[in-house]
Amino acid sequence: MTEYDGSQIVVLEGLEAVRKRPGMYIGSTGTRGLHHLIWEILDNGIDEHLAGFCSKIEITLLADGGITVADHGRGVPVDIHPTKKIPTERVVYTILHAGGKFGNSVYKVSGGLHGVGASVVNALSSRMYVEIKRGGLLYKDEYRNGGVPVLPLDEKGNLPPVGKCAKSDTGTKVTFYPDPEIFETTEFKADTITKRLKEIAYLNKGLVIEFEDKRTGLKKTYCEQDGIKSFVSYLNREATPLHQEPIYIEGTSGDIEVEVAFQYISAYTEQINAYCNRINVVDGGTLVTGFKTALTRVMNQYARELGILKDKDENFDGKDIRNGLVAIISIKHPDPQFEGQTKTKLGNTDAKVAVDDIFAREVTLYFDKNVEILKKILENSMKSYQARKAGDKARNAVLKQLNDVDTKSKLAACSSKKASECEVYIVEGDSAGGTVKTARNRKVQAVLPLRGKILNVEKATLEKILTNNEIKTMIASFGCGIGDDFDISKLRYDKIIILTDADVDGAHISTLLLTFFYRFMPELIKAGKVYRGLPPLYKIDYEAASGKKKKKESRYIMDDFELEKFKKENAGKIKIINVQRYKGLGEMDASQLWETTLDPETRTLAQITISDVVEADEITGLLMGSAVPPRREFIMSEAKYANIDV
Ligand code: 0R9
Repeated sequence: MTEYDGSQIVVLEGLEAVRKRPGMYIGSTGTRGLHHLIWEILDNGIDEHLAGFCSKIEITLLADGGITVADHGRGVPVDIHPTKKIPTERVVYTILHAGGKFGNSVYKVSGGLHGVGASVVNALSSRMYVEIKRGGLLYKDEYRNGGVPVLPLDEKGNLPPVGKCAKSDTGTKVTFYPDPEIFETTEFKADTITKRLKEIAYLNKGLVIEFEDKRTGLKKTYCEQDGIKSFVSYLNREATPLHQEPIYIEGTSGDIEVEVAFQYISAYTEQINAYCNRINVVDGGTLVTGFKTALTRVMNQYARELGILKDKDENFDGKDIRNGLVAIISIKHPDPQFEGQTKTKLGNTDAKVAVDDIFAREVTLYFDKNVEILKKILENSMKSYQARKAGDKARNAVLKQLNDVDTKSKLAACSSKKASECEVYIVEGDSAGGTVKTARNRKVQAVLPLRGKILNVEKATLEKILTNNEIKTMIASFGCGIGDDFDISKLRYDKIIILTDADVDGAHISTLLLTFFYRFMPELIKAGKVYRGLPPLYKIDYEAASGKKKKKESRYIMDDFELEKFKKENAGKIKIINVQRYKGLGEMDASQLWETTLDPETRTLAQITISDVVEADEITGLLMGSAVPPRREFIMSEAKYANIDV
C-alpha cells in the first residue's frame, strides 16, 4: 500500500522544493551539477569507509544512462526510525539533510559537498533503486519521479525483505537515473568520474574503488596504500625532485586529524592543494595558513642554526621557502566552516592552530634526522632569496617600462572604451591575425596577433618572463598589471579569447598562454574572463538524396564526432558533395571567419574555468615539464584542456 500519512506528504514537499530550485542544492543543472549527484552518493559510501566498515566501493555507468554506486559497508539500517516512524532507509533517501548527519558519532567528519545528502539525488532522479544487504537479508526499495516511493511496506510499516544472503555479506547499492526534465544533459562523463575517483583513492588510503563504464567497456581500479604521499609522487612524476621521497607528516589535535605530504622539485613555482574532509578547498583558508606559517618559522630557525642565514641577513620570505614546493594538506574536521561565495575556503581557526602545531613538531623531528635533505631545501630557498633580490630590481624596471611598450604596432584596438562590451582576440600568427582584423566588429573587438611561440613561463626566470616581448604586449594591452600589482578592475576587456589553429602547434600555444594566465593572472580565469574560440573543423556541402529540386546546402561542423553524428543521422537522406577540412584559420575568408568564429550570435566559445586546480597544475606541469613524449601525446589527444574545465 502506498498510502501517505501526513509526514510522508511533508517529505515529498521537501523533495519538491529541491526540484523547484535544484541550483540551490547542487550548484547547477549542467554537467557539473549532474556529477554532483554521484559525489553525494559516493560520499555516503566513503563515510562508511572512514567509519571503518567498508574497504571497497564499485561505480558502474550503465548502458541505459543510469549509474550504480555500491559499497560493502554495514548496509543502511532498515528498522523503523524512532521519530519519523518510517524505515530508516526511507529517511535517508527521502528526508532533506539526512545522509550521514544522524548524530552518529562515527559520522563526525562527513564530507558531503554541501551536506545535502542522498535525498537530493533522489529528488532529482526519475528513478532510484536501493538494495541493502544486512543481517543475512536482502532488501529492495524503489522511487520514481523525484523520490516518490513505489513499493508497499508491510502491515507494520516495515520494508519487507525480498531474499536472503550470507550474514557476512553486507552493503548498500544505489542506482539512479538523473531526471532529463531537470538536467540540461544526463550524460555522465567517464573522464570526470575517473579523475575524481583517483583523487578519492589518494585521500582515502587503502580504499579499493572499482569503476566500470558499460557504455564503452572501460574498467579501472583505484587503490592507494600510501595515500597523499603517493599523490605528491604522482603530481611530481614528470618533475625533477630535490629529494627522492615525499615527506609525510601526520598527527591529531583533539578531534582534528592532520596529514601533510610534500616534496621539493626543481621549479620556480609552488603548489599547495588542501582538502578538508576530502573536499578540495581551492581557496585554501586556515589549514593552509597554519601550514605556511609553521613551514616559514621552522625553516628560518634551521637556516639560522645552520649558519645559512647570517645575523645581518633578513629572514627568508615564505615565498622563498615555498619555491619548488609541492604539498598536499588533508585534514578531517568535525565541524568544518566553508567560507566564501563558492564555499571553497576553510574558516575554522582551530584548524590553523592544529596544522601549525602538528606540522612544526613532526617536521622538526623529521629534519633533525634528515639533515642532508634539510640542507638541500634551504639552499634552494637561498637561491630564490637571492634571485628575488635581483629580480625586484629588474621587475621594477620592467613594470616602469610597461606603459611605454609599443602595442600600437601589434594590437588592433577597438574603438569603444567601455570594458564591459569589449573583447580581445589573441590570435596565433600575423596571417590569421590579418583576416581576423578585417572580419571583426571594430567597435568592440580588438585583435592581438602573437608572433611565434610564447615563452614557457614554467621554465623561465621572472626577469626573462617580464622582458619577453609577447608577454609585455599582452600585459600592456590588458591594462590590469600582473602578480601582486594585478587589478582586475582595470581590465580593458570583458572577454579574452584565445584563437589558435586546431593542430598541435595551436594547442601548444593555447596551453602556454593558459599557463601564463594561470601563474600570473589567475584572477582572470577565476573571474571567467578567459575563453577559447572554437572555430569549426569542417564545412560540408550537401544536397537532398532524392527529389526533383535538389538544393545545395552547406553546414559548418565542429569536430570529427559531430561529423560522424551528422553522417549517421542523415544517412540515406542527403548526398554529401564536398567536405572541406580547415587546417588553419588562415583558410577561411573574412565572411566565413565572422560567421563561424567572431559573430557573438553564431560563434562557439568555451569558457576556461579552474574547476580543478589539482588537474590544472598537474597537466600544466606535465605539459611544461621536460619529458617530451608524454607532453606531445597529451597535446595531440587532449588538447581540449582536460585540465581546465571548458
Ligand atoms: C552506495 C551509497 N551508500 C550509501 O548510501 C550508504 C549509506 C550508509 C549508511 C550506513 C552504512 N552504509 C551506508 N551506505 C550506516 C549504517 C549504520 C549506521 N550508520 C550508517 C549501522 O549499521 O548502524 N547510513 C548513512 C546514514 C544512515 N545509514 C542512517 F543511519 F542514517 F540510516
